[in-house]
Amino acid sequence: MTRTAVEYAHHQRIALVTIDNPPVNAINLAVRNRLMELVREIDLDPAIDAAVLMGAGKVFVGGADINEFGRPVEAPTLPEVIARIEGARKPWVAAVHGVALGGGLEITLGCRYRIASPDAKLGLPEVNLGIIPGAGGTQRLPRLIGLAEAIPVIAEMKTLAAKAALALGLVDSVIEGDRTAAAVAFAQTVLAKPLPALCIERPLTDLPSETWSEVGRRIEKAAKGNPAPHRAIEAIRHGVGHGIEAGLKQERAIFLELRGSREAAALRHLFFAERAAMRPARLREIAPLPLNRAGIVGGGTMGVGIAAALRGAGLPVILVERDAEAVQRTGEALENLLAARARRSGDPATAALLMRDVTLTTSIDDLKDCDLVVEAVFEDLAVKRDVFARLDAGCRADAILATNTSYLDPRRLADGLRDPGRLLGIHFFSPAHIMKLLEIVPTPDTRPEVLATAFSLAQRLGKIPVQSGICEGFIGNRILRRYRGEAEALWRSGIAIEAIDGAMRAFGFAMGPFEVQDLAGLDISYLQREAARARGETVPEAPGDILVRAGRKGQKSGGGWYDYVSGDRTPRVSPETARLLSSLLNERREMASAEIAERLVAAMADEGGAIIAEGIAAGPNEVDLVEVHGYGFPRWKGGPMFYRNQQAS
Ligand code: T1G
Ligand code: NAD
Repeated sequence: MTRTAVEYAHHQRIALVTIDNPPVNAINLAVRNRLMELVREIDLDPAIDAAVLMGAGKVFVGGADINEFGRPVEAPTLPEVIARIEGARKPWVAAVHGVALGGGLEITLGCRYRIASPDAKLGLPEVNLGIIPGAGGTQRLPRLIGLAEAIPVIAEMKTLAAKAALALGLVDSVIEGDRTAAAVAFAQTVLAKPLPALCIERPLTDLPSETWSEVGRRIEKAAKGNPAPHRAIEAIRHGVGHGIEAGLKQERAIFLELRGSREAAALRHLFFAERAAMRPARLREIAPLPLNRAGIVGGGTMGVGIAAALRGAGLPVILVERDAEAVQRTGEALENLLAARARRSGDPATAALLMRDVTLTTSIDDLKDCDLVVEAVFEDLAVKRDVFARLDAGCRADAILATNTSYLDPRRLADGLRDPGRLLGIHFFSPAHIMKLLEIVPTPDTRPEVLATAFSLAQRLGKIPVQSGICEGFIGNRILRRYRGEAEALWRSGIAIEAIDGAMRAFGFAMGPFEVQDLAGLDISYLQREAARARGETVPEAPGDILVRAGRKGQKSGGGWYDYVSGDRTPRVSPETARLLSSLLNERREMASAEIAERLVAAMADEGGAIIAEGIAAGPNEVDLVEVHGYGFPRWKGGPMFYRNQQAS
């Protein structure tokens, strides 16, 4: 039997309507057409009293089909399908399992009843795609659960688990056991009862104006340059002020406007690029190795963050430090980090739980049962080579050895191993438990299953893996160097650093290039330059050298490019910096903020193009993912490669 987009079966006078469009039952044109037919058929079928709407496979419905968004809208639209279900003579019950997201949640709001399996999650994540719910979500949800509860779902990406949805009245029952049997039984019981009011028939109580103001402030802070959350609020408020019909009309108009926007195109680009990166086609046939126990060598800034990330993914961790004092320091740092994160998540108890499976030691022999060991010691080749020699001797022969190096060539670490095939770079970004980017850097000897395991680890950590070839700085730090070089060139030509930083903030970065250097510390790159000079390399004098030698290391020393008042991270233009660097500067000149941003983003894209041409990155998607997930490139602009393409079209 050929699979249709929607299956339909009779069961004890209840119609079972199953949306079957793998992998997530996205509602596309075929599904919409079939549902329109089935509502009519069921209404006319004397053997049917009610209908249950379900999803085949892992989830109920993952949303409208995002693949359709780049094309003109085709009728019947989802709003039309929902309106037809809403107007059906016989009641429809939506039985949700897995997820009901976007249009998947909206279609349930057209049903008389919603029931959910315990694992169900319901949400309206459209703003994450630069759009707003376009099939009634901004109007029906507030009428079902109230404005205060609906706003975070519609405009702030809040997802509701089954129990929370039940408590809010979004679902009428949480069903256990066999979903079909429970759904049929539920449908049969409600037949004897008066039908509940449809969402669109329910009253809506407005919020006090100060609450709307607070919502606006909250959204402003979170949305940054993405217009969609604000527009979602606009749609909600239009319905509050003008009634459901006007609200639905306004919502649809805003949805269609945003659907064709540059921001939505950029966010869709990232949505698909992220998924393609997590499961690269070339690795899909290779089984990853088992990953049940992880080791880390080096419990400094990165080692602590990596330990927290691994624990967050449920992996027991053994962390090796140099001596008892360092072990003590690392333990305290990790406890503090886990406690802070547990407090933010609202569940302080998890910190102790996560610490339970952390072993801190000074002996590398304690790593003998680990499946994977990540080295995160000083950025020094000799120190790292010594660590890997000891790991090579002390770890299992099939254990994967990974280096977190930022700049060193992993081949220089693999070449001393009995089995170089088990080593690769897994480059975490600081803070390692928060930043989603992982640069995966195999050597020519890295075995495919070792590489596949690194990608599987990334997925388990909820991170975005991007494979990088071997060059100075891999993908991200190489582009960063070019970006900073271009910014410095603009500064030397007379453009003030505060104009450059301000331009990049206006473009959508959280901070500009000079502010970031002050945050990270000017001494790190200064020490790298000094080490290179000590190796006999010719490294030109940099402004950072002058600043660091004058004790200006950045925020950590109260001043760098900018001055800082203790306890206040606000950058202040520094007369001292101007005096120290006056010899490097041409006379002041102005440049428009947009031109500054275009210049710097173009430099990033140029370097990205060179990286692709050299085969270091597989393509533009990889460069965009590195910049968005590793360096704060604004998501709603898609990354330097996408942005340049969009500007050119
Ligand atoms: N449309 C098309 N394809 C989709 C899709 C969607 N909505 N969601 C996922 N996919 C593809 C994805 O590209 C990947 O493809 C595969 O499914 C597995 O995805 C009118 C307008 C549902 C929680 O934003 O959050 O409804 O790589 O790896 O980890 O108001 O996918 O295999 O070729 O993520 O199990 C709103 C987006 C749409 C939800 C499953 N909905 N999806 O997670 O699998 S707009 C969303 C997700 C909308 C209405 C508006 C997740 C998931 P491939 P995956 P997963
Ligand atoms: P760090 O100086 O904060 O920590 C290094 C730790 O390694 C120290 O605690 C030190 O005691 C320990 N150590 C040194 N030799 C050791 C040994 N033989 N055995 C056990 N422990 C030993 O450095 P970091 O910032 O955490 O960086 C670690 C690595 O990660 C470096 O290669 C760095 O390039 C890379 N990295 C750093 C960042 C960052 O932003 N800091 C980002 C990505 C990658």
